[in-house]
Amino acid sequence: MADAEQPLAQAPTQDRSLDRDCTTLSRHVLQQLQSFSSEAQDLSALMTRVALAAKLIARRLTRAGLVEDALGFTGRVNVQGESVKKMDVYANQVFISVFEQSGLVCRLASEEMEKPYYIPENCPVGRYTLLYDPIDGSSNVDINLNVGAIFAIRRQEGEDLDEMAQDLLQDGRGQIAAGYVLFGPSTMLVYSIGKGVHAFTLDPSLGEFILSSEDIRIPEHGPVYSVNEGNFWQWDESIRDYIRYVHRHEGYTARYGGALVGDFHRILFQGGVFLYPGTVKKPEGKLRLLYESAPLAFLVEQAGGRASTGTQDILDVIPKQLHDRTPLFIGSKEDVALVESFIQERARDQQDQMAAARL
Ligand code: P6P
Repeated sequence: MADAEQPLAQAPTQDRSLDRDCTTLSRHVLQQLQSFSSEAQDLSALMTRVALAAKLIARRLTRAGLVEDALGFTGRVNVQGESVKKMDVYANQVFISVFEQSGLVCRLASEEMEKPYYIPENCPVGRYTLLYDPIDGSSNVDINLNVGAIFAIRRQEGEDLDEMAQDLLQDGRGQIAAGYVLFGPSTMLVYSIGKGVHAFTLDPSLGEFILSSEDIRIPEHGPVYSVNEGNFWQWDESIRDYIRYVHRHEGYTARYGGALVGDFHRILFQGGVFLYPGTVKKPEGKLRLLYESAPLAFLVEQAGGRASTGTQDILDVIPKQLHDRTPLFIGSKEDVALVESFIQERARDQQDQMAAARL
């Protein structure tokens, strides 16, 4: 057949994996916002900076066992009263270095710093605040188990920066973006800007975070309950009642990695509930509101789940101090509601007993 009569070669189906590889974090943010406004550009740039910090920390973690002085403790104690690890200090400094010259933020508030770090006058100052836990679960670092970083972004309200950061003491519904980085077998960045929850996986060969899961929805119910049962006798009786319930009923399985981000990530994808209740000694629990519980609460609500203190939605809690803690019950709607039902039942019983005692 003459060439002219050759059937046209079938146009190759669009190479979807190539399109996916082109869906970088910055492009995805702009797609989500369907806008190129200055705020959209800011958010895209902020997320790109978070991604850069994540890559720098991932690189350090990957080689930590080989790099002198990367592991172990610094010998100092942070504002939380916890021993500071060298990786905590390194990761905290990474976020400062990445954002200091960005022109995007006016300050950084971190678990590792008693007061926020205000961008120096010789650096361009932006109109956002980054709140973050640079390495969450650092007890896992020295044994090469997964750790995470958690972040939230808030818009700077007003012109005057409150040196005491009182203006940061607001409920979680003022967060404009939040997410976490999971440093695991692969490094994943999971984020939301209020338009669903999306996961990106770092492709080391590209040095880019590539979209791997879009519009993640947490199951209404899941089999996993994640809690440190070593604290069993420290908890309120209502929490012990819940644990007895899941012990006695089919269909539940315990998973606890000792690092919030990894434990939460499992529940986001498989369903269930993560619990960090208050104890007799620490009624407010261990986890910090502004840069651990509130960012994850923002995410989980965007994914169709819930986050509660046991009596109040996490996103409605207003902190009194920058480093305030709250009890945390977070995950699938049905599973968080089940935990709350035990708390409510115990509260009713106590009220009835008090009423009976008054008769
Ligand atoms: P525990 C890590 O130190 C952390 O802040 C969270 O990442 C984790 O969920 C929790 O503490 C673990 O605390 O008391 O079970 O060791």
